[in-house]
Amino acid sequence: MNNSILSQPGNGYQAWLKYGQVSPEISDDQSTLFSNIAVSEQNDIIQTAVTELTQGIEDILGKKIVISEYKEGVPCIALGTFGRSPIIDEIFHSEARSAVGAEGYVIKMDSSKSCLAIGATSSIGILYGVFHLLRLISTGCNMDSIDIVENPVNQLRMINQWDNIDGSVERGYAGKSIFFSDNRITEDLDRIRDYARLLASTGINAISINNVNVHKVESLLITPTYLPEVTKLASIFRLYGIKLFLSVNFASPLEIGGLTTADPLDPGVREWWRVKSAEVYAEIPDFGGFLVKADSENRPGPFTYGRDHADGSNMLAEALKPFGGIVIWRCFVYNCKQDWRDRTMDRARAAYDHFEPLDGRFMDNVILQVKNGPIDFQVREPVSPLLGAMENTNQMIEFQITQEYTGQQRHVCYLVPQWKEVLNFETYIKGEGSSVKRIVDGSLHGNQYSGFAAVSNIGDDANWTGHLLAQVNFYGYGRLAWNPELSSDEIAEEWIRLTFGGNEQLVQTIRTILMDSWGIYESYTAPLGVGFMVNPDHHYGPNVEGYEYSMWGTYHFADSQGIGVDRTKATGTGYAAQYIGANFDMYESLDSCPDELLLFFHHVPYTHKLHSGQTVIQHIYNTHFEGAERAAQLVDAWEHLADSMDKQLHKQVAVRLEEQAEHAKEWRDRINTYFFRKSGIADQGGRTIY
Ligand code: GCW
Repeated sequence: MNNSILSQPGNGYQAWLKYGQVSPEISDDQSTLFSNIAVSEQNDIIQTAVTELTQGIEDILGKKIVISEYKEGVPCIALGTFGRSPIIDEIFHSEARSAVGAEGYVIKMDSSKSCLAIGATSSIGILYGVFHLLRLISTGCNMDSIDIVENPVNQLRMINQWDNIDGSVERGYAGKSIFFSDNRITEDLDRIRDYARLLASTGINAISINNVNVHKVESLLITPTYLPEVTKLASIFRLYGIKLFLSVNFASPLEIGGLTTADPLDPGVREWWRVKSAEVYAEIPDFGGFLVKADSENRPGPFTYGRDHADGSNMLAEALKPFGGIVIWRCFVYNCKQDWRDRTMDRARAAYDHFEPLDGRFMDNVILQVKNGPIDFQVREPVSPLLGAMENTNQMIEFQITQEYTGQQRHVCYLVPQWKEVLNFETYIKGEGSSVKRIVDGSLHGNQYSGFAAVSNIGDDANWTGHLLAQVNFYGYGRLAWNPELSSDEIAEEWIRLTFGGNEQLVQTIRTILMDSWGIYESYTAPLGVGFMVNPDHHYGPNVEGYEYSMWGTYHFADSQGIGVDRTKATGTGYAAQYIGANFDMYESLDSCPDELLLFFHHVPYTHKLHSGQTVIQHIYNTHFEGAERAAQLVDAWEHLADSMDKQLHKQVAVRLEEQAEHAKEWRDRINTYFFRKSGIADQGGRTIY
């Protein structure tokens, strides 16, 4: 809330921290209680918590708050960590305290003491508790009998920026970078602080600030050229309990270090990384570590030297180990120069084939970061079979908040339902109960490190995300990383109330729009899990053969008879065999493969009957006509909200929904026409196809 030019009402800058638009029903007693904040500890994070609480309550209640030490008989909100604040220890007995982990907190109304208390083990827990309390007050919750214990389910809750130092953002759809421009680190630290607030308010505790594609200039971020400025950023994130990470270039010793090799087993190279790590930690003692994309899409890596990914990541892990740092090593490794004529090669297999055999060889401060699906953040993909397949290796999941393949923040697509499907997926890795969320939270294999990462969707647009409704994905990601049991509905509703206020009709309408949006987007884009069909490079808009004869390994093999990729063990690429037991059976067999993934696993004639009873071709026509229609209905639904929210906010979304509706027709007509011409089969409904 520091950036005065940006924080105009109506531009969306304050996002879900725009307190004061609902007037919660607060009793006189509560109002007195909310007039005083009692706190007896002092450190930077506690200071942040007190500032947030004070500002928040002042905005909500429109009155001044007094901050002081606790005084008996004076109603207050008391904040404190266990063992350091007598009133907190009095309210929370040892049993309550023992339920709170490192980043958790308790909130309780103690009427006998006229005190609403937030207690935690550490300062960051207090800050999380403050954001929770503000959320409750501003969504109109009753505080009378409040008694909450919260702990994050996942240890690492991370955001990956794909920001380049020239100010561009790879796959960014909301303006330029807030971190960099013209090869410099930003001086607008207010905006960084506002970003840190948003992140911490949803529970995010780690961020890597530069793109995983690390080019020459970005390689210098770990050197004295940029370290002093990086240190300033780290100091801001620290106030909000967020650890800073950097993406590094595997070939740095060669490209910026003056060595003749980047071979991970070369003693000179190992020494180079040790020295660099020590330099970074000398400036940033709580630095998180390195994020690495190696041997992927033309980035350098250990393969150049005949080494494998365990060799590569362990070298960096060894350098970071003395400082408590970690290496986050991405598994997005595949051949991006494949021959489209060769139908035996399958990009979907690549991550598993490369990494699974290395299980047990990674140091304990290496975490493998695995994309949620085997290909690349498509609107529909199966869950990556690599998740959980390495019992003796730390893993975390990678989602993509930025909507590269899901409408690029010009279309609305609420992604939490998709992520929840992934998290709830039963892998059977250790028998029933081996869901992805239990792999990711580290409980299934008892990992030392684990968690969530996701590619950010923000830029320097006033509303952060371009499409105002895309803020829900940013918010929802953090909430889900904190607690994967929250439902998509719950998260959507929370976000709507915080962003737009509590008008019931408004809440219901926006909730329906969000909850329907993924299905709508899927229905007018690539059908039945086949993926892609987008324009090359920028990936926006329909192009059925955009990638069909390319080297990227993303094909649909449509001809006059049928479509789909045979990934079965029996007759195809064998990818299906990377799944275990019932999952293998389900995907391998045409009879049991779920409709929505049919073309991911099987090549079938257009006349193949789905479980839905439709043929594949008729399904394509139906969903595309319906999808475009439903996109048009979103415009009408939104129109009805014109009088129940800020005019500018309303307009922002209205414009994008209109664009979406138009663009959905383009998708519909391109896809339908393509398949009509290929198959020669008419639409049973006799609708217009060109
Ligand atoms: O999907 C691809 C994107 C690239 C991205 C890559 C990755 C950062 O199109 O832009 O590069 O994924 O995840 O590394």
